[in-house]
Amino acid sequence: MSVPNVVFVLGAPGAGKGTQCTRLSSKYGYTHLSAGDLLRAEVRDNGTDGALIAGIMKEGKIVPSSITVSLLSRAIEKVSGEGTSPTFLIDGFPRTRENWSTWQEIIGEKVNVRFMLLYECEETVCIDRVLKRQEGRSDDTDSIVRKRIASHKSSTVPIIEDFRQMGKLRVVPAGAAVDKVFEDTEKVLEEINK
Ligand code: UP5
Ligand code: MG
Repeated sequence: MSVPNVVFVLGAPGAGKGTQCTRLSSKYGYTHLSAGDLLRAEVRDNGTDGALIAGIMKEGKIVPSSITVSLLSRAIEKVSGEGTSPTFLIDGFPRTRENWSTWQEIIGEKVNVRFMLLYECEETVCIDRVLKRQEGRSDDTDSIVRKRIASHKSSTVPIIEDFRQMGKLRVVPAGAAVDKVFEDTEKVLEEINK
């Protein structure tokens, strides 16, 4: 069996990662794995690290790599075993350089990381979207959103820049309407079918 393709999907809180990944997976059959959703599920199900994860997310900080990577690794293996589509959209990861090095140690050559897709959106637009969201996420408050944005700038921008340096960054402007952002994303993703 061929090695699964992976596209990392990044962008500030509210940039539209989840919205676009949901649409892409329903149109193209890609498997959408949101690192944030996997962490929230651990909290909800009272997993071993649930309390630790909840405390970190409440501060808008970043969960230790070993936890996130093992959740992603398990999810990838589970889906791969089902014989589903070999393309994964990994939403909201890697968020730090250390996230990426841990991924390389634990998952490494088991998958083929094609590139990082970055949704670029103005901070004020992102904050506005998050605060208007009706999903009842406990981290969608004004003060926590600002902390999440701060973590994005200090910890995530450096790994995004590393991918740019490696020639593995594809940028999609995300301030436009959902349909327009989706069209622009489709153009970028044509690359993985080549
Ligand atoms: N919306 C979307 N696109 C729009 C558009 N083009 N025009 C108008 N509205 C648009 O969208 C947000 C809202 O905007 C929605 O209401 C949507 O309808 C609307 P969404 O698609 O949900 O944006 P997304 O980028 O997914 O925003 P999200 O808030 O999920 O991003 P975060 O990165 O903050 O959240 P995530 O779940 O990835 O992580 C949460 C926390 O988990 C982190 O803060 C961190 O503590 C922890 N975490 C880790 O520690 N490690 C990880 O690897 C991952 C997460
Ligand atoms: Mg999301």
